[in-house]
Amino acid sequence: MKSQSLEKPFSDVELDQRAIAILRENEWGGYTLPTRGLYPFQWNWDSMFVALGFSEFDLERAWTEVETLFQGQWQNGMAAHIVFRRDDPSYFPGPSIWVSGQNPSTSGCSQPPVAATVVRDLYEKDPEIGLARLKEIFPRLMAWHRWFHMMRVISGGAAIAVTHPWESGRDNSPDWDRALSNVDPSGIADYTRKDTGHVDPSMRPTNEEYDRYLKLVEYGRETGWDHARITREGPFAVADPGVTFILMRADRDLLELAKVLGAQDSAHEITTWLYHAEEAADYLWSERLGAYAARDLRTDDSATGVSSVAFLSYYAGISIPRRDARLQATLRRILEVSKYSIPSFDPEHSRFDSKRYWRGPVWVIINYIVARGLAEYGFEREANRIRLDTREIIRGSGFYEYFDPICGSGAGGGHFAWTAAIWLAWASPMTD
Ligand code: 9WN
Repeated sequence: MKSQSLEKPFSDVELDQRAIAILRENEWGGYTLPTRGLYPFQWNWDSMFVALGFSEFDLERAWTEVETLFQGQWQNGMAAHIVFRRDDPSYFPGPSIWVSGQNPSTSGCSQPPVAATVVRDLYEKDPEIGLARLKEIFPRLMAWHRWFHMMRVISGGAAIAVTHPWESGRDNSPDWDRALSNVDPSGIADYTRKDTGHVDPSMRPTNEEYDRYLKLVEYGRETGWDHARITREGPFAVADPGVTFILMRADRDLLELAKVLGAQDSAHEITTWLYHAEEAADYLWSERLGAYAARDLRTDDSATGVSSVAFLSYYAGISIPRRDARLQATLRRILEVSKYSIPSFDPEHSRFDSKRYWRGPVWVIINYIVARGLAEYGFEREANRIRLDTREIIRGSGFYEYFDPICGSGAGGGHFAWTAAIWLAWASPMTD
């Protein structure tokens, strides 16, 4: 699929209608595909943003999206990054490569845990509809958060490790380059990529990266998906500001939900997780970059450039005055050099690539959570800039998977569910 702009400009009302139509067209029973063809299953954080979109016009359906995601929860608490349920020849690697041993079949890692935050939003939209559903889902959220705090934290701070770039949701970010170069891909089984049949290869990860992604799947499978061992001994473990800050925020929202339910033991347990929040932020802070940055847990090396998730500290409830002045300066610099915010990687860094997936393009889901945190801490001007940029790129290019921050053109898959959802829940003038 080629990058393209909308042939004729649509009115905002037409865009609202198209966004609803895209969510409906990607529905597959009780769950929603990110987009047909390229991603033919249920993805974890996609579904949660999609639930937010549905909640604008069908709150019951929004709850169902959350409930179907947790059909893929493991006994050990992990909510999987993909719930397959069936195979589909248009995607690789499918269930026969992951061999999760789960029913329904899933992948073997997780994804950024936005669910508790979304569940709180859904509940607060209508507590009467939400209460019974919240009671059912709450223990599942607890088990998943516990899994992160137990299985993905090792020495080096309470920051959360990702053990596969796919677990971060930011697959080919330069954040992983160094750690990934230490993964030896030799001996992997032959395979054929499917993604590059759907999308221009210059907008996707390279073959060298895919070899390593596959090597990490093979390693995990060989351990029988022993998550503690994978984090402790596996070939790849990087502390991720994205997952760490998203989980921190989700912990705070889960705590509020525990209070709604009068679940005192759970509230106590969540408080012990949050007790380590600043320690995790300390570990991720890079004085050199003036930003929070990914950090390799095997070597202690920090990433060499600034990713958009660095600015999720506000969303996470972390504000440390002596750092914030520098973080704000870094944000202002990046906003100044970007026509459309927020580039997923620093446009002034040599590894920036405006079209290649997580190495530069704008992702509207990240815009939404970063801006939400900034607004909560009173940075209205920056939050507003990010929101209006999101509106402009969707108006100009339509509902693409991601967008070029220099020219605003759409890239990756089209008819994309989370882009439609973010339009409905946040970027459309309807939400003003
Ligand atoms: C692997 C579905 C997913 C998103 C991720 C995004 C991309 C998958 C892929 O698509 O990753 O999980 O095959 O490229 O990076 O954030 O959840 O939209």
